[in-house]
Amino acid sequence: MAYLQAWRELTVAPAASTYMPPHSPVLTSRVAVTVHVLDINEFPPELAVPYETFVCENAKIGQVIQMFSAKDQDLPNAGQTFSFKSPKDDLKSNKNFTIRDFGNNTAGIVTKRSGFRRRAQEIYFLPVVIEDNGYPSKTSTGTLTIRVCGCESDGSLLTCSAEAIFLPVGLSTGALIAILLCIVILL
Ligand SMILES: [Ca+2]
Repeated sequence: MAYLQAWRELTVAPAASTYMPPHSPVLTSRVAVTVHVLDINEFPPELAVPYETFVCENAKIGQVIQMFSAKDQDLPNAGQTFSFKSPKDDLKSNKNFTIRDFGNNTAGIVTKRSGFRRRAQEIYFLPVVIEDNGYPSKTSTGTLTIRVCGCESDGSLLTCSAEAIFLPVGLSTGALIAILLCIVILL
């Protein structure tokens, strides 16, 4: 169980509950009160960045194709630990990829088969359940994007689909054509 502990010194002025005659001497007292602040875990962890990676067509079974980690808006950042796993349904049904938790706040995407082909499927989405060690613990599900690419025998990237390589994330071919048309019209 990890939580933030903070110690504060407060001045307490209790309200007088008894009648005090006018011109009576003012009585004050200072009392040090220790307040134990327990930071409740408010935010679920999330993927450290939006991971978009690739798997080579010549990738082998059991290959770690991408390492990833998580972040959390709760404090303390340094003391938090995260665990990673596939959702239950995906663990059984997914024949392509799985998640391996390395136990050090990082995990990897691991191939469960070989023979990936762009012609068969260009892109895969892999869900991952991330859990923090806060109190109470929180979980969230992120999505990792994996494109199938052609690679050299040493695993270096050779070719992906044109959209995967040359277009920024989120910019579709249609949007790009529209932008180009606007430029042409303006010229
Ligand atoms: Ca959290």
